[in-house]
Amino acid sequence: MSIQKTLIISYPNPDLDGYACSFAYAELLNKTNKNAVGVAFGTPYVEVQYVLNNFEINPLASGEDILLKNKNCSVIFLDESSVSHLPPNISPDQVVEIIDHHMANEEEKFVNAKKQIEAVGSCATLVAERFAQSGLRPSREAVILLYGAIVSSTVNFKNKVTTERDKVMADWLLTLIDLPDDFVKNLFLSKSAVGDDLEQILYSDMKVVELARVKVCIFQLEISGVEKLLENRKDEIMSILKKNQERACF
Ligand SMILES: [Mn+2]
Repeated sequence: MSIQKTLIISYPNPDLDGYACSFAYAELLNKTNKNAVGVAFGTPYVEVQYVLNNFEINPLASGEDILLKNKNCSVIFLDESSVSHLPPNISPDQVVEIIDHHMANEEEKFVNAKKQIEAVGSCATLVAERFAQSGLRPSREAVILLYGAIVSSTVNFKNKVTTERDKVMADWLLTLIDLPDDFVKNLFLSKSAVGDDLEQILYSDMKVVELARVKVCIFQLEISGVEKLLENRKDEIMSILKKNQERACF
């Protein structure tokens, strides 16, 4: 075992793709005797909670807690390669490796990192490929998370970012375990179950971009039945956006 611990991270409040990659890549590195620990910052997205709870998977350690004891450690950054998406208190110089599928990125700012950035539908596809190439078998937990991430990121292979590589890896993962027939349906339902936590869900996937010196906040909600939500809760959504606008002092 190498002495130095490497943190395997994605962005704060990760979705299933970022979370699955952190979980599975840490596992792969551990299986090859590297001292890596997968962590999650903030509050993982609702679909992550669904998969963890339903398949009795132990959650990743809290990134904030582990970072306190491992300041300035090496970091592997997954499913992102922009500096603004790094968790607080981690500098781009600490990042030694990046695996990502976002072609709009700031990879040049990570000067110490070796990088694999390829346009596939899900970063989990790239991590699954690493497992497949290694000849090592991922755990049941890693398989469920990686498969769920590919399905979720590609909207069950329907959205235009989907590639053949995503399908090949999803099929390979399915050969390793038996999943319930309603896995995909329930995964998407879990994303659509918006209750009292509407504001929290909106903020968990908020991005700020600057367009012609104007800051624009983009909230994203991936659900089925969006018309119904807008019909029932439009006022609530507008008041959340208004509150955000006031807070940001535009
Ligand atoms: Mn992703």
